[in-house]
Amino acid sequence: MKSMTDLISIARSLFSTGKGILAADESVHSATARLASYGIPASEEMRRQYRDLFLGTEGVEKYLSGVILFSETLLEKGNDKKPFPKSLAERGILPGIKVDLGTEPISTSPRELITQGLLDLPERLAEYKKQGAMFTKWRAVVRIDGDQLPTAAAIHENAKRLAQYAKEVQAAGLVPMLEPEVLLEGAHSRARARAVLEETLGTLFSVVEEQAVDRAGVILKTSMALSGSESGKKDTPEEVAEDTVGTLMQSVPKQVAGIVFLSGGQTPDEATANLAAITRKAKEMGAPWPLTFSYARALQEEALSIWSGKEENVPAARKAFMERLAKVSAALG
Ligand code: 5MM
Repeated sequence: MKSMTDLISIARSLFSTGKGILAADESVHSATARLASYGIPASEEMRRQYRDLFLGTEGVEKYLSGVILFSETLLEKGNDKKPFPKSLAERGILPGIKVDLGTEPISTSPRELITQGLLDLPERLAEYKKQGAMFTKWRAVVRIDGDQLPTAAAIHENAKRLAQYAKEVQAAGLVPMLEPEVLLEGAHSRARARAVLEETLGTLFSVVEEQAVDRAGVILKTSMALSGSESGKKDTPEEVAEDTVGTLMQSVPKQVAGIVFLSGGQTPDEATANLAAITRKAKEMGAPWPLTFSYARALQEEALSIWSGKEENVPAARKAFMERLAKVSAALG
């Protein structure tokens, strides 16, 4: 059984210089939709090839400290005939696992979502651990709509579940990554996004403390403070950095092992430029935690559009993936 000191050092190792995390944990539903958006018909084998496109790329260990997998992938083999978690571990990349079971509408506020998956979590954690997972992730979703959403009740219930998840994961000897995603979708201003991020993170860490989760062993996965995708406003990287780092400094305890960012629908170039500005700002402000990326779409998009599900396009798609990884790694300063 791993001690808390072991868990803290595993969490910290995800922040090795110049490295970050690939989120490859799309559920069957999301992976099907993602592939369809590139004209790729989905099947179990096509999803396996989709994972292999990224996880089988030679040299990714230069930029990746970890990969978040979906439960289906944890049990599959790559084209090299090795189980994906084993082939990652052999290259020094920590395998992680998404453990939430997705979201459902809240009965009293049906436009808001609550994350499911606590009921059988201890049993599933024991299995994922046997299958090679070293860290875990749970995603909650926070929707902004003017001053109406999110409701304080939805933020609080999602925070309670995130904290309970973290407690169970630490008890199982794994590292929890807590992802309360504040959605980019909406017509809101950056100031409104910042206020919601502050409320979400403030509530989360007060519940984390109440439930006696060891903060030094948790990783926060957060959105950046951005104007909504339907606001008509494009923020400069400096504006994003000012509001994002300002919020984190105010709301995240200094003990937290580290903070990773999701890309949330930004283009690969936006997610890269914003990360670079955030890294600079965090240094300038003396932020106490290490920071890195944990992107899905911003790392995958260019490679997927080249690949298009065709074997002959794999080398060019992998080249694009490596080029994007190099740019995102460089953004870490
Ligand atoms: C927000 O989504 C996470 C980060 O991805 P982006 O960088 O594209 O924003 C991602 O890890 C997400 O949690 C997984 O893709 C799982 O999503 P689903 O919808 O399948 O639960």
